[in-house]
Amino acid sequence: MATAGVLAGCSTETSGSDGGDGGDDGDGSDGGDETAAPPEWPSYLDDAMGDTSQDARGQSEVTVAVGPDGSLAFDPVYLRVDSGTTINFEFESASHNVKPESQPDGGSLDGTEGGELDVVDQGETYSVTLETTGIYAYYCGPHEGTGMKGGISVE
Ligand SMILES: [Cu+2]
Repeated sequence: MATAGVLAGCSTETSGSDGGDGGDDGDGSDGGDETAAPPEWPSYLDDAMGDTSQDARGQSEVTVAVGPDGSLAFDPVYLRVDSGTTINFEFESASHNVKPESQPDGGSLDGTEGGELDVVDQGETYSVTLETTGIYAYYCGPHEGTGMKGGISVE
């Protein structure tokens, strides 16, 4: 019977919540969010076109629209995902591609095939699964100069 006392005092391994019986905040979020700080995006993205952002942590797959509505932008520009998430770049207009600017060592963001100015057809999708945590920055070759850039924080 001695073990009963041990169990009663031993809450889960997620720190921070004391006396967690009853759960006064049961709003679907699994209380153990350890990454409260936003990503530190590189200055390379300071002149990115648009400021859309999405926190897709907890999802296994997420879509980034490339040139939606004829814009010279990615949507979302700023994206947060968990390690192992598949990113689907959907080319919604012509004359774009995806090229890596910077990524962590071992990062697998290879970008679309061809050189800087080889573009992807409208309607195609470039998919990549990012396992290595860190900050990724990428751009569209033909439109880098006008700020067609984006960032992904793999956490
Ligand atoms: Cu472009």
